Amino acid sequence: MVQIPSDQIKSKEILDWKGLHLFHFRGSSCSQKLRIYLNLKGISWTPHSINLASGKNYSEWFLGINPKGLVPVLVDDGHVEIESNDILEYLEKKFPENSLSSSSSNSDIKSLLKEEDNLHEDIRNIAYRYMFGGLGTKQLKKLKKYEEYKSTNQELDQLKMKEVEFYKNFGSNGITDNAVKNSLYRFSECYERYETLLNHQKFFTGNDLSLVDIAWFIYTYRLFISGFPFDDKFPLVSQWFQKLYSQKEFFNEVNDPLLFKLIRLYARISNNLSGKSIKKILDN
Ligand SMILES: N[C@@H](CCC(=O)N[C@@H](CS)C(=O)NCC(=O)O)C(=O)O
Repeated sequence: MVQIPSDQIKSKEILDWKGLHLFHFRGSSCSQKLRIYLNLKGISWTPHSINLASGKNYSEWFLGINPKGLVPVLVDDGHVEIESNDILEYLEKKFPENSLSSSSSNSDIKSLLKEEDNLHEDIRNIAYRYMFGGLGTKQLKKLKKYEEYKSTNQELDQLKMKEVEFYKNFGSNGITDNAVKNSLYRFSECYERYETLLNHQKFFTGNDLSLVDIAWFIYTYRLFISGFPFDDKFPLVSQWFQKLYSQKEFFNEVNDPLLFKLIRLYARISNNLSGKSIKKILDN
């Protein structure tokens, strides 16, 4: 995916940082994915929290690192990587011990991670509708500043516009029933395939845990807490998920503070009351 060469980084001081640094946010799914990976590998790193809820990712300083305004971002001895799956692959190359990529070829893992990344807007649709209970609208002033920010990388500026479009749309229309339905359909298609594979292997790419499992764990967690009926529809995926969820390296990274649990309880109840639970939408 798109890389940011050092000469395009405007917040230059990070280029002098030594060791492994990660810009992340506690509740961000892509950050959770990386933290789980780092836990499992026992790699030490320096955290830099970017508060997405207060719009710190739209600050001039952070956009000077990632003009897309997204976390996670890895800085390794001044080398900058954006995109959670690229970061996973980068780290896996750098730290090959306790491999999390041995059960499949690198190119298969890459294409499965690409497939997972293509569903990012879909998990966002589910999260904004079933987890955040109407929260998450961006302040128009901040969104405008973000939209107008110009980096020296046109490709990244263009990709950023997709984000801007999502948040503008969300601000005006919320997440529509149709968007939820299409997103659930796309997830179900992938889960059908993984359910079949789990009949004769322990994990998504073979008998060993891999980067693909870590990536899909995050989506599955979000769908699970949003009421996706895994037990009924994909029982083997459900068992796979519970096995990972019971491990502290996974659980600790996704376990939200009580306030967020209450917000999503409210979101689920209000969707249920209006006959729009995920189960209902899937069954119709
Ligand atoms: N494809 C990117 C997606 C990154 C992304 O969308 N990150 C979200 C958090 S999971 C973010 O930073 N959102 C900004 C916001 O909420 O304003 C990746 O895998 O790293």
